[in-house]
Amino acid sequence: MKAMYLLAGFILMCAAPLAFAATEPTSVAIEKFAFAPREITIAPGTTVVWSNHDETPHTLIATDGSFVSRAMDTDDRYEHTFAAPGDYNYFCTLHPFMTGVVHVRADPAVADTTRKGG
Ligand SMILES: [Cu+2]
Repeated sequence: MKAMYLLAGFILMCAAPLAFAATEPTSVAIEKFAFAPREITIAPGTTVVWSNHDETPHTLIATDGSFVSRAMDTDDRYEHTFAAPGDYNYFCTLHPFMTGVVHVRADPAVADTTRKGG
């Protein structure tokens, strides 16, 4: 039963970008005790999906408290939609050295050129 649920989710994941290209989620992998990529820039209204690929549970919490995940076991996912522009720093409460940041910019192309080297 769980396998069927996972399969349905996988099919939805594959179909979603085709149907909703404008709001395609951005993915961040959690692997080897790190967020990959650690830093992303997105447009307002974009959903970011984190997937835990480690054998260890991880969480993520925004330093400003704007989003908090439950503990994610292996292959668990957490998603959050960022409505307002800003810089959202977050970390794993179980491993505080695991940090990441989501830059929400009205014009991601501009943000990409300004964060080079950072
Ligand atoms: Cu962790």
